[in-house]
Amino acid sequence: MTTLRFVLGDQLTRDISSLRDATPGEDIVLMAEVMEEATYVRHHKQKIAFLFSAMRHFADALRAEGFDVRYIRLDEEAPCASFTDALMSTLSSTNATCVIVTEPGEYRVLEMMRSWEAMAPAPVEIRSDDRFYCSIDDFRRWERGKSSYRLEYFYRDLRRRFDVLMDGADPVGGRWNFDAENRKPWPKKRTPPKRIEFAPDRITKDVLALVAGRFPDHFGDIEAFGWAVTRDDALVALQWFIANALPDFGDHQDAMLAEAPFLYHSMLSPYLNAGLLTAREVVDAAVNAHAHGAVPLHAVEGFVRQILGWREYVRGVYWSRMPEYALTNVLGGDRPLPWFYWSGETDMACVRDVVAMTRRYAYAHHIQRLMVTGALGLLWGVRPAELEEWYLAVYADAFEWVELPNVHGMALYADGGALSSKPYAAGGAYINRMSNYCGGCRFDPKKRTGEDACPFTTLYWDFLMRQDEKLSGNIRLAMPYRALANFSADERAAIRARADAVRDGTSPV
Ligand code: FAD
Ligand code: DLZ
Ligand code: SF4
Repeated sequence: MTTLRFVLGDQLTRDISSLRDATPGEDIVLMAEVMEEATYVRHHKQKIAFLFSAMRHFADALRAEGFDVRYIRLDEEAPCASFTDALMSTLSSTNATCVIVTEPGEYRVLEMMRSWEAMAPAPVEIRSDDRFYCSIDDFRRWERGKSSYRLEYFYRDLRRRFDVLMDGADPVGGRWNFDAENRKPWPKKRTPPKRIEFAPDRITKDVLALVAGRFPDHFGDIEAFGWAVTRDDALVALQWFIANALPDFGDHQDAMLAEAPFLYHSMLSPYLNAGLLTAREVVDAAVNAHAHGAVPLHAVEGFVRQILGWREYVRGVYWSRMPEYALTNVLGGDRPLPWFYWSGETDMACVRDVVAMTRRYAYAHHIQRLMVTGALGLLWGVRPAELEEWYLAVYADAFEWVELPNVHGMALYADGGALSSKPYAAGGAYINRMSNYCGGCRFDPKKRTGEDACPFTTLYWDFLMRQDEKLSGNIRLAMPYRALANFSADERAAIRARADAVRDGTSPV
């Protein structure tokens, strides 16, 4: 009996559930570069190249183990249109009697897989993806009966359950949360470490040429490609991060610096999401470094919270709420996404920098995503689906299970608060405090009105006025609403007029 095991581009680990019991010499492994996956959003060129190269390397590793790997390349004479196409054509050319897959990271693909059960000439087994600490069933059990569920309690439960940074029943250091020590502004005269880069090998060079030729009009530069594409190199990147950046990770977690997107961030998300690294080994490596005295507690706790906390939490929210989740629009965003998200042509120095870095590296760090391009989308009132498509396309780590809750929930508050107790709305003052962007900008972060007023600041006050009915009762927004109450009618009208002009393009941004 021959089993066909279909491995997707973000399932590149030998321990994926669809491969765990596979027998070399007996089972067939299918992997496919398909047009639909490359184009259902116009992914950044580096994202496609990263996944195709990592897939080709992974296929070679499986072949070296003795597997019969049917790898369909996009540059073949008859490339595959879709996953369904790849599966059906492979089934018709092999003697496979059953199909095994691991559930995907996107609801769209899960629906596709479910349709295979009726369509395929052999039974299809969809296995759960157990690369995460928390299964979807566990998350559903955890959220049951909670009127609002919050990251903090979920994270503490996982710390206890998996004995991460615990001292018996108590958190190491006596506190669960070291945010107060973290998140300092960037200190002047400090230079962040140069990121670790991996020179493209022959396989990556082939893929880079393929992507440049096939997807020339997709967003993004391909020249600065420096991602690891094998598990061995991803492990090197992990060790590099632990030694060179983790000790300072917490202190500068929320800082932003013009033309320096990496700072002390790990850049490990593409590897985690594609399967080259596991969440457990990354968390364990960080915790061990602390145990050996190499990393302060506040840094390691801040880092672990991102992976054991946020990453697991957003996945639970996604799978427990889809497909309805994507359709909510609690704040009624109805504006098209401004074109400068793609072109970078704006006078707003912060947005220009984040779009430029995103184009160059298919990367921006969390605060750039949340408080620059995310907050602007919120304040502008963009249609959630348009901003979501942008995020899904432009980052190398973007898969819907993690992108959607972060954009729809965290950045846009379109879900009404599953991820945060208030919208992450802020004016120019926040960006001015946490970055060096404003010094090089033609706008003034302190000004609310006038041609040189910072668009973030204008739009922030306009946002509070527009959303007054929905948000003024939120206790966490009491302070800004109190400040707003002191604005004169003329001041409010001037803010509204300037906000309309910014959005309509009659006042240049
Ligand atoms: P680090 O700062 O080094 O953090 C370590 C790890 O923690 C990351 O690699 C990531 O795996 C995890 N992590 C941190 N924050 C989050 C979070 N909020 N949700 C889930 N995991 C988290 N992350 C993605 O992996 N894919 C996305 O498509 C994505 N889209 C985002 C969109 C928006 C609007 C926002 C605000 C955040 C998004 N994030 C996304 C989360 C976060 O910004 C990225 O994981 C992080 O910037 C990746 O860079 P890093 O590896 O250097 O992270
Ligand atoms: C993102 C992506 C791209 C661009 N191309 C492929 C591909 O050709 N073949 C493949 O197996 N996977 C690809 N992926 C990742 C898939 O989109 C991802 O596996 C699904 O969205 C499920 O998470
Ligand atoms: Fe961004 Fe406003 Fe600062 Fe300019 S002044 S960099 S637009 S926050």
